[in-house]
Amino acid sequence: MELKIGRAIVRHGAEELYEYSDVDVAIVGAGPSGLTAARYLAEKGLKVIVLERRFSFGGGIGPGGNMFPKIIVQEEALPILRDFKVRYKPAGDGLYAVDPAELIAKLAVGAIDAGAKILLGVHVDDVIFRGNPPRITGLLWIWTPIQMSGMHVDPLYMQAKAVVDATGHDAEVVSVAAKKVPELGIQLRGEKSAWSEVSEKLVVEHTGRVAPGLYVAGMAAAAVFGLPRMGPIFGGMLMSGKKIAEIVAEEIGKAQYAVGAKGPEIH
Ligand code: 48F
Repeated sequence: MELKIGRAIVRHGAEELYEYSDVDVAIVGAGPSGLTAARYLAEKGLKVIVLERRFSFGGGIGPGGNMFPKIIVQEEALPILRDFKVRYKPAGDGLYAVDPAELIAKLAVGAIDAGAKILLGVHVDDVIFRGNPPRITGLLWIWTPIQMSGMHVDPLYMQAKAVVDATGHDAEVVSVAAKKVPELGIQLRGEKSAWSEVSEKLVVEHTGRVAPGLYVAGMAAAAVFGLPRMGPIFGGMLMSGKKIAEIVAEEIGKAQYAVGAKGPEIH
């Protein structure tokens, strides 16, 4: 029996890693913006993977507001909550209270049921680039426990037509690209102190492409563009995830149209 269990895990696990070494969209971070983006992108028929460093999803949703078990979503984002069948209670002034555990579970179910793959325990530590001017064509990943051990182990590659940084406050993927591919000309401005109302709008506005092949969503957009933080209100994260899905799908669609149904060759 043990032999069969071990072999089944190795065979099916390896098959899946092989299959997902080449994707349309690699989303880094399974927080609210990453999971929302994954669902809407997968619904459009794209091959989508979410790479998450922890062995659980949800990012910053779980702790609610300073561990009080509620987060807030504003009226504009209610259509997204309805898409995911997440329940909400009016809290006055156009704000709604949502249970964090329900939001985490249903965002993940929405993404998975739409066809996105979520890979847990994976740390993304670098990008792949090609050409001059450069384009981001993929990323490098390593199992989180190896990364945490501090031992030098070479990571593996994943090729992607689009890489989305949904890593939250540190914008880890854009940071590494800015530092190690200076020709991209990316300057990280760093997140500012809290101004919830303004920040919720600006994060959605600044969600988009930061360099060819590299996109930013959620709080990572605040870190890149120097926007204020907002605290435990999450509508902007959901709207940012939906917006990046629309932008990426359109840009990948255009590229495919330009080179034929097979899609662009990335060398
Ligand atoms: O931080 P996170 O929830 O990002 P988000 O979608 O949402 C931000 C809010 O939760 C909250 C807020 C707004 O109300 O202020 O903070 O922008 O989720 C980011 C996820 O990315 C993972 C991390 O573990 C978390 O689950 N992550 C971060 N860096 C990496 C990563 C990395 N290098 N590789 C893989 N996963």
